[in-house]
Amino acid sequence: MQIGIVGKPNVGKSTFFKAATLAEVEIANYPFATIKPNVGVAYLKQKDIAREFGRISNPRDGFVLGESRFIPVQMIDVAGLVPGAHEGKGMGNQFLDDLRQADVLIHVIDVSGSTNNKGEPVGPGTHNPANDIKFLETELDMWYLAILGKGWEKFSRQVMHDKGKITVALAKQLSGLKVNEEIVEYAIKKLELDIEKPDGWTSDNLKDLAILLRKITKPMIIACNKVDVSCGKQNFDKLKDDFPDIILIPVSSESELALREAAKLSLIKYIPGEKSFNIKEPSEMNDKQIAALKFIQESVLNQFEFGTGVQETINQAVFNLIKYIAVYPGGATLQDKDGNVIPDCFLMPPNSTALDFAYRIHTDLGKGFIRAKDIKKKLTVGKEHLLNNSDVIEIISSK
Ligand SMILES: Nc1nc2c(ncn2[C@@H]2O[C@H](COP(=O)(O)OP(=O)(O)O)[C@@H](O)[C@H]2O)c(=O)[nH]1
Ligand SMILES: [Mg+2]
Repeated sequence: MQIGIVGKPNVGKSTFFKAATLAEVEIANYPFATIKPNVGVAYLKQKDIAREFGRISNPRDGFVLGESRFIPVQMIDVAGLVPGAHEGKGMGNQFLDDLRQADVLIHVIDVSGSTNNKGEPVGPGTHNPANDIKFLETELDMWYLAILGKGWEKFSRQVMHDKGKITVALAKQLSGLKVNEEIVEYAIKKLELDIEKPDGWTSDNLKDLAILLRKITKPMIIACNKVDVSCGKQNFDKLKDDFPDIILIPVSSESELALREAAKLSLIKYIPGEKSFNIKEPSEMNDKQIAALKFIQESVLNQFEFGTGVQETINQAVFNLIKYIAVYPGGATLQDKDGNVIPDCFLMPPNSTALDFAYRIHTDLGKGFIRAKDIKKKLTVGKEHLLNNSDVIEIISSK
């Protein structure tokens, strides 16, 4: 699971990324090898499932804070995109390439309107943030179209000639973008294109196909950042009216970063996503720090439904937009042989079954699958049983 952070320059992508990947606890081992500096580990927040059994879990990856369990996900901070990136403007395609493997995108915008098209600072309210939502979608669509259109004529004739399947060929061409045959077939059907005669598709057909494939494989949630700046709240309310079909979250990344840094220094007690914090060491803080925290409490946490919005954005991207579920392996005792309570957690795509889960834990468990148990409901279930978010499942296997 990889989350990509996208947007034009100066909107606060890196601040969002820094806040999201800063954990209060020391993390001993990361579940992902971080190859590049712009790749980090962020966390989904979920009620600690062990609490339902009167226990506290001991995650192998991630951690528990208060009543919540934080589940690791990979996050990538992509450098700023400017209009025309798909034609190579700015750093162009290089940045787009960074996004290939992302399962879901968080598009950070400056909702206060104080960053223009090119990413230069302007007075709050000067720039209309609605334009940013459209421009980024267009950039990604055009990038997909360019890959799709590369040598299209020759390619479609070839497929016709060899009686090959266009779905196979297209899925192969776009495989780096997480497009597969099933998705291509679905998109072709939905657009009512003639699957047998791709050489008859018009350039508009191709464009529609690129847009649909992009929408399916790079779904986007909007982090309306800098809500703490003047005009932020009004602009956010207006965007919500103008884009009823898009998930928009009011965000102040800078506030989240300040809170996590203070928590890391043990100055305050703050659990990401909460609407308040406690000052632990007032004597160790200067007036400026106290004033900054007071501002965050009054102008951000008290004003917005989701506090600073950073945690909510990550959670909604994964649990709401692409509807992944967190599933925990566990038997009757809930412990592994070393006494760790529900140590593991797997993020599974929607419609995953008990058998999918068995295979995900280990191929042998899948091959030898006999039955599974829903530990919370105390129910025995079969291969086809559909899993839900925060299920605890035991797999009984012959291997
Ligand atoms: N007021 C305010 N400023 C922010 C917020 N997030 C980022 N900034 C500021 O916006 C500027 C650009 O941030 P940065 O993260 O480098 O943007 P990037 O170019 O998109 O990665 C910096 O001066 C940040 O301090 C926020 O939530 N509120
Ligand atoms: Mg940056």
